[in-house]
Amino acid sequence: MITLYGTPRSRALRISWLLEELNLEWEFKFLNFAKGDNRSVEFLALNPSGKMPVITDGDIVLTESAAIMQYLVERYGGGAFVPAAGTADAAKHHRWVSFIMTELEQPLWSMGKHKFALPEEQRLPEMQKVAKFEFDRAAAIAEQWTPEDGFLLGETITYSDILIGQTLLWATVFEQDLPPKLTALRDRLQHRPALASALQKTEAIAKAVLAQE
Ligand SMILES: N[C@@H](CCC(=O)N[C@@H](CS)C(=O)NCC(=O)O)C(=O)O
Repeated sequence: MITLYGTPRSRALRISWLLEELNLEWEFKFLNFAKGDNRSVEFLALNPSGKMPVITDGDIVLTESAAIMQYLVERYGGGAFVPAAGTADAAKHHRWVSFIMTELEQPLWSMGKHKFALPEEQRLPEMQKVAKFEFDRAAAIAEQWTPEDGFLLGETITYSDILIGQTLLWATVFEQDLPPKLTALRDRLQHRPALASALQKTEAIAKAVLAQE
């Protein structure tokens, strides 16, 4: 059984969403950050940085959301959600995953870190402006590469779509403006039933745990 550790609307969402797209059986372990669950001895043994998402699958313990997605599709996708290795589409997919993780997501994370995630004495209010500048610049490049219809690589969905979909939802929560093709892509992706079922499952578990504490 695959176990996902995290909170419902964090980077763990890209994993729960993919797990639902793949129709896998999985369980969710909600981490209550307010209670310090991510600093517990048990969790630090899985990820010494105390960060989520983490998955366990048998003997495998894996951190880093993009690596987890690649693992899941390779192991359980049966050829779906990732292009065949060594093809032009695979090259493009690698480019998208790197770009989303290092260019598009990072400024959003800078906003989050300097608003709530870092210890208060480390937060710099002026980082909001810098991060917005960086996000807009990355979004403009992504816009150039994004097709008018379908998914990032054409008619077939890959996990880069889930990765960018969750990142664009995050941008929306952070009140960032998106260019038109990215807005349309976000809207097409956010209606996928697998996203709704991932949120329903993880939020119900989080609610039940919080009600007991
Ligand atoms: N590169 C990591 C980043 C993981 C990460 O920073 N997760 C955040 C939540 S979305 C976290 O756990 N933050 C807690 C902390 O920074 O202590 C990944 O993609 O999985």
